[in-house]
Amino acid sequence: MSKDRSRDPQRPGGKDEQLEAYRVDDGGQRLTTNQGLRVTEDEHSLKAGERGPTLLEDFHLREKITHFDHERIPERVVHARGFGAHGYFQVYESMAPYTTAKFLQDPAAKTPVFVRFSTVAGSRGSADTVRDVRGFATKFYTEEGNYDLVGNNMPVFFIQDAIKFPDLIHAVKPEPNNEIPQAATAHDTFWDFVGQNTESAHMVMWAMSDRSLPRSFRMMEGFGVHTFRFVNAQGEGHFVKFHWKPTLGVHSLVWDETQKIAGKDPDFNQRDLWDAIESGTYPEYEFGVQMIPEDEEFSLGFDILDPTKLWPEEQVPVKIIGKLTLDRNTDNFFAETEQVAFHPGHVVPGIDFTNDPLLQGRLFSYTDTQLTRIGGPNFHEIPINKSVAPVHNNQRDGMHRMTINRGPVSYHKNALAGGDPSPAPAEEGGYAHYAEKVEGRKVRQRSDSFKDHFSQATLFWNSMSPPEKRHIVSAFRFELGKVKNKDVRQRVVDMLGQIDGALASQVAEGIGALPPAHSGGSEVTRPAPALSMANTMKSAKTRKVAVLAADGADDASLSAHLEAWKAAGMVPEIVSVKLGYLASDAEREIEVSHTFLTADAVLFDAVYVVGGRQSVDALLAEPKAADFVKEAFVHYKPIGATGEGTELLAACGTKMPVEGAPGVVVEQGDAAGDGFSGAFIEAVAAHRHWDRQV
Ligand code: HDE
Repeated sequence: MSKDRSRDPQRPGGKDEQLEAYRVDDGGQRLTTNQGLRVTEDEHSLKAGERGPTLLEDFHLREKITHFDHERIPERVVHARGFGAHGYFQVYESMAPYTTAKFLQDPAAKTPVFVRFSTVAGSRGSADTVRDVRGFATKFYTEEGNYDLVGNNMPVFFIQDAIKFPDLIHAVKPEPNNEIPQAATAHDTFWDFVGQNTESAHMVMWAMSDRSLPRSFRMMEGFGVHTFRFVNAQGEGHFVKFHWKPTLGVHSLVWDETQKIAGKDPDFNQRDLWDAIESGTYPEYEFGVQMIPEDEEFSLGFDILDPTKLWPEEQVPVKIIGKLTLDRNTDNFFAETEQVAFHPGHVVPGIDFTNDPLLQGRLFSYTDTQLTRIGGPNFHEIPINKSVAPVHNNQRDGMHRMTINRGPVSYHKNALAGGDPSPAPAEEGGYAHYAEKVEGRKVRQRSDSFKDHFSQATLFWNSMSPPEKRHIVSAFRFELGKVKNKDVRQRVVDMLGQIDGALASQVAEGIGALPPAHSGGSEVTRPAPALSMANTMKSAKTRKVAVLAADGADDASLSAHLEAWKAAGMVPEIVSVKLGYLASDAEREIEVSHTFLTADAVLFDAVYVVGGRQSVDALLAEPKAADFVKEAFVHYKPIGATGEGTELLAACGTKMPVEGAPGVVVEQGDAAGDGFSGAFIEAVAAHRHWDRQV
C-alpha cells in the first residue's frame, strides 16, 4: 500500500484535498451491496436447498457478477500500457517575460501533477522493456484549469501530418490477420510503412537507438515534440519546445537484457518507479524550454512546424525553468492511471498552439477517443481528471453525469440567470487565442519546407558514440532480420543509404541485402553532443547492487562497503542460496532479499561478490552464482569482488576474462578499505562499461 503522504501539509493543497473526498478505506467496515445493504454472507449463492438450483432472486450474486462482467474498459488504442504517479511542479524563476501561464510565475507555488509513463505499441498486458517509444504525459492541476503536456521520450515523430497516424499505427501494431507480433516493430508491415514513408527516417534512428530501451522511467527524457507557443501579457509570442530532463541522467538497458527482463520481470519499469517512490527517493525531472521569438520563425534553416525536426540544443539552448518531483504512488491503478484522460488541447492562458499539422490533428483525437474508452462525455468529472479550478458552463447530462446542476437555465445568453455563467475577459483569466494572421488556399498539400527527411537523421547518427552506433546497427539487423519480404528489407537499406552510407552497408551485410544504391550526407552534418547518451549525467544514486553472499560472508567487508554504498544512494540487496538469514563470519544475522531462483543479474545494475571462505565455497558450489556474474559481465555492468570473492570471477572461465576487464573492481587484500568502496561507486556511476570485450 502506498504510504499516506497525501495528508502531508507540505504537499500542494488543491488536488489532494479534492481527491480525499473520493478515497475509501474498508478497514473496520461491514460488507454491503452497492446500495449500502449489509450482507450476511459472501461465499454461497442463494439456492433452493443445499444441492439445489441457484435462485434468480439472489440480488447479491447478480449484482456482484454483473459488476465483475463490466470491470474492464477498452484499452487505449496506443499507449495502452502505462504507469502513473502523483507529484508537484515548481518553477525556478518567473517566466512572465514569455508567458502569462500562472503556474510558471511564482517559484514559491507548488502545482500538483499526475504523470503517466507508457509504452506505445503493446497491449495493456505486454512487457515493459520492449523496444518502443515511451509516453511521458503530465497533467498540471493549475489554478487556471488543467494543463496537459502529452509528450514522448523522443523529441521527434514518425510522421508530419495527423492524417497518416492511423496508417502508422496499423503498420506498427500486430498484423491484423494473426495479431503477431505483440509490442514489437520487428515485422513486415512496420518496415514496409517506413520504406514507403521516408519522413520516418529521423524517428526510426531514435527508435533503433538505446533511447527506446530505458533503464528506468526515472532515467529518460521527455519532450513535447511539437513547437508550441508562449504568449506574454503584451500578447507577444515565442515559439517553444518543451523538455523534461531527469536529474539522474539518461540511461538505457542493453537489448539482450531487455528481452530477458521481459520474461523475468515484465513489470520492470513500473516496479522500479513504484519502489523508488515508496522508498522516498523521489524521481525528479527538470523542466526546460527552447524559445525562439516570433519574428525568428525561419532562422533555423528548417521548418519549425515539422515534427520530424528537433532544435539542436547547440543552436537553441535549453533554458531550465523548473522541476517536477514525483512523490506519491496511486491508491488505485484503475481509478487513477487507467481513467486519467490527457489531451494536448488542455491548455492555460499563455500557452498556445502552432500550425504543426501533426499537433492540429491531435487536438481532435484525444477527446474523441475518451468517448469510447471511458464511455461518455463526462470523463472530466472523474476524480483524477477533475480540474481544481471551478467548472461552470451550460453543458449538461450524458452518461454517468455526477454534477447536480440546479435551476432551469442551461444556455447562453440568458437573462433569467442574470447572464451567468458569464465569459471572462482576458484580464480575468479568460483564454485569449494568439491572434496569428492566417491566409491561404484550401489545399491537401505539404509545404516544400517539410521535404528534407534525412539531414537530421544524419545529424543524429553523426552524434552517436561508437557503442551507440554499434547498437543502432544491431537493432536494424535484428528488426529487418525479422522482416520476411526481401524487397522491404532492401528498400529500408536504400533509405538508410540516404542517411549514411556506412550505416546502410553495415546493416545490409547483416541481413543479406545489397549495399545501398546511393548514399548521402554524412560529411555535411557536424555532431550535436546533446543527442548522445554518452554525454549524460552520471550518478550511482538508486542503482541496485546484487551482493552475492552466503553463511560465513566476510562481515568487515559487508559492513564497510554496504554502508558506504547506501550513503552514496545505492541500493545493495543480498542474493544467496536460500532465503531467510545468513550468518556472517562474525556471527551477525543478515537478511537475504533474493535467491538465485527468484533473482537474476538482469534485474540489477551491478554485482558484488563478498569474501569469506565458507561463503565463497557455497557460491562456487552453486552454478547459478557464476552464471550471475557472467550475465552481468556480458551486459557491461560493474562487477566488484573482495577477498575470496575474486575466486567466483575466476570461475567464470577463461573464455570470460572477467578479472582485469574495464568496470571490474577487485581487492584481494584489505577488503574493508575505502579504496575499493569508492572505486566501485565510480564504476557503478559509469553505468555500463562499453569498452569491455564480451
Ligand atoms: Fe498520441 N494518442 N496521438 N501522441 N499520445 C493517444 O489518446 C494521437 C502523438 C501520446 O498516458 C490517444 O487517451 C494522434 C505524438 C501519449 O494516457 C489517442 C496522433 C505524441 C499518449 C492519440 C498522436 C503523442 C497518447 C490514445 C497524431 C508525442 C498517452 C489514448 C496526430 C508528442 C497518454 C488516449 C496517456 C495517447 C492520438 C501522436 C503522445 C488515440 C491522432 C506526436 C504520451 O487519442
